[in-house]
Amino acid sequence: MLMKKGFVVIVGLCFILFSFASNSLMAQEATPDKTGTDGLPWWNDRTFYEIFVRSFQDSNGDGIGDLQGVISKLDYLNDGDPKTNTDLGITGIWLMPIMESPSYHGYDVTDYMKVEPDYGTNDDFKQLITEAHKRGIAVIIDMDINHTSSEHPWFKDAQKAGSEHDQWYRWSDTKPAGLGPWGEQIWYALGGRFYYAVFWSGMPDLNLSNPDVTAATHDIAKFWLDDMGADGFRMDGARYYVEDKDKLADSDGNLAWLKDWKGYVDSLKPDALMVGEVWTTSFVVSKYVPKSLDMAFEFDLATAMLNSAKSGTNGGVLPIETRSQKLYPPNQYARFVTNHDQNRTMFELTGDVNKAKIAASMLLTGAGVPFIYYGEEIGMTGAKPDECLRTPMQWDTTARTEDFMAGKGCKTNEAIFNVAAEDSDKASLLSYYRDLIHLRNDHSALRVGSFTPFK
Ligand SMILES: [Ca+2]
Ligand SMILES: [Ca+2]
Ligand SMILES: [Ca+2]
Repeated sequence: MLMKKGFVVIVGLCFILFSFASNSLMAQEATPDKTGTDGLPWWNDRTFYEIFVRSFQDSNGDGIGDLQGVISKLDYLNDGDPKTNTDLGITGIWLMPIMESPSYHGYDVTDYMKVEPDYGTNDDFKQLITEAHKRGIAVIIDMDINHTSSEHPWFKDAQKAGSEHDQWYRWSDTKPAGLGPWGEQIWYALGGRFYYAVFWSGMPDLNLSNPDVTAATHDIAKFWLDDMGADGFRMDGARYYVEDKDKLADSDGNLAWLKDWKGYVDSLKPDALMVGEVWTTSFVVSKYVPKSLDMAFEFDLATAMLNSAKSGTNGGVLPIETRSQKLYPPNQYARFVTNHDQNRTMFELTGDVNKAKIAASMLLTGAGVPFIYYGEEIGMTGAKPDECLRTPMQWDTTARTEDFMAGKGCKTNEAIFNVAAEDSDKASLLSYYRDLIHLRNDHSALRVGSFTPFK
C-alpha cells in the first residue's frame, strides 16, 4: 500500500484543494532522481513533456525543428538548478518519432538505428541525452514497431515472395474479408498478393509472431537503451502488435508478446520505462499493467478531465479517478489532457484561460504520472486535421509555418498565446503551469501520495 503522505480533494464542481498531512508547504525536496520515492518507481517523481521535434525549435535556419533546437530550449523546460523556479520544472521528455522516416510525423520508420536527417544525427541525440540528464530530465522516445514504412528495405525485399524478409510482414494470396477497428481497409494489393496494414497502406504491419522479427525489434531496443542512452520508450499502437485471427487488437497473444518484450527490455535496463498507447477503455488498458507495460495512458480519465473543464461540472472525473486507483497498481498510469492525435485542449476549451487552468489543476494534482503536450502550457490551439495539432511551438508572436501545414487551413493563436508574453505575466497560463509543476516537484504527496475522494 501507499504511504499516506497527503491527499488531493476534489469537491463537487471542479474546486480542487490541497492538503498536506506531513509535508509543510515550506518543505523543499531535492530534485527527483531515479531512486524513486516511497517505494514507487522513479517515473512517479516526474512530470513529462511530449515534444514533436519538427515543430519545437529550429537550430540551423532550414525552418525545420531539430534535436539541437530541443537542446537549445532545455533551460525553458528545466534549467537544472533546483533553487530557481523560472523554468517549467519538467523532469521527463517524450520525443515523438525521431528515427529516419519519409513522412513529416515519423511514425513510419525506414531506419530504426538512425536519427531522421531533418532532425540531426545520432550524436545529436546522445548530446541531447547528456544535456537533459544534466538538468534532471529523463528522455523516452517513441517506439514504432507495429509497422514499418512501406519504404523500409525490409518491406521492399519482402515483396519478393520467398525472400529473406517475406514472412516479416503479413501476406495473403487472396483478399481476406473484414475491415479494421475503425471500419477501414486493412488488406492492400501488391504484386499479386495482399499485405496487412492496420493504420494505413504506407505502414505495413510487421509480422511480430515471427521470431526473426521479434529478434530484430530486440536489437532496436538494445541500440536505443544501451548505445544511445534513452531512458525508455513510449510504445506506439501497443494494442495492435500481434493479431489472433479476427482479433486485431488486445489479443491474448498481443499481451503475451509485449510481456516477453518488456522482459527483454528489463534484462537490458531494469529501470527503463515502457509507457504504452493502448487507446481504449480503462478496463482493457489495465490488463497491460504491470506485466506488459509499466504504465499506459489513461484515455478515459483524459476525456473526463477535458469534459469537466469544458462543462464546469465534475464531468465524471471522480468515479474514473477512483476506478483508476483500483484498476492499476498504485499510481501506475499516465495522465494527460490531450495528445498529438487529439484536438488541442485550448481549442476544446474555446480559448478560455480559466478553464485551461482548471484542466491543468486536474492534470498536475492527481495520482499517476502527468504528461503535457508541448504548447499546452501556453494555450496553443489546434483542431484536426492532424497537421494542425502539431504546429510550431509559439515562442513569441512570430507566425511560423511548416511545409506539412500547407493547404491544411491550420489556425494558430501566437499573437496572444506565446512564451514571451506569458513568461513575465504572473496571471498567465504558463505561470500557472509552472507553479503547479514546481509544487508537484516540491511535494512528494502530490507525486506519490494516495487519493481520497470527499463529497
Ligand atoms: Ca533545422
Ligand atoms: Ca530550476
Ligand atoms: Ca500488428
